[in-house]
Amino acid sequence: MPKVYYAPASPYSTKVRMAAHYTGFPVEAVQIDTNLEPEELINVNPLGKIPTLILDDESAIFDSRVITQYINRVSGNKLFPRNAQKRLEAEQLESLADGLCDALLAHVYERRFRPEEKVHQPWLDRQWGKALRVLDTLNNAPPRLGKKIHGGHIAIAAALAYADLRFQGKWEKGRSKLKRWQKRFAELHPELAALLPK
Ligand SMILES: N[C@@H](CCC(=O)N[C@@H](CS)C(=O)NCC(=O)O)C(=O)O
Repeated sequence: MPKVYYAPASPYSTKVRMAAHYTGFPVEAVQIDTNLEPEELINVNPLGKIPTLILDDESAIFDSRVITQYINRVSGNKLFPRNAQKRLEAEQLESLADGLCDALLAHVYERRFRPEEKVHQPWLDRQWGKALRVLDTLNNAPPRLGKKIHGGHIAIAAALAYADLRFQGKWEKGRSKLKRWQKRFAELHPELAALLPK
């Protein structure tokens, strides 16, 4: 069975695990600590990043958007719409959600990996500004939810759960539509919500 290296807090990993579950793509989730640069990861992905998907023939697939496209292909287009315009919209949403994760993660890493006196506040502010702009964009027009969803919905759910995990109480004010969207997502897709970090 294919396996995916992941960490519970990693939003891109959560997205991929949810995408696999939603489409019925069988995958064994193997938890890994990227800080240790484990050999089994860096031997197959020189970037040492997760998620990394390992196929039965030992070939590795990364990053998360390459993985979601792969899952879409092998599942017979269960993850992205076939219609070109709708597919573009779904992919754009995935990109926006991943970009939100990039900004939040840059913020977290700046504080985690630099000595306190070297943390650069303008850099934190810049990343936070990006994150808030994405959150506002999503709050102004949250994508419609139903039983049938696509990779864009899944990516947003994963990114918002990461915002909750690391920035709870700091992003929700004035974004109640997005909070309701999150709740509705969990009501409609409890089996996917179960994969979100708590
Ligand atoms: N663009 C990548 C980002 C992956 C990423 O940055 N993952 C983080 C965990 S959330 C990671 O592996 N960090 C360890 C490192 O950068 O060394 C994707 O979409 O998969």
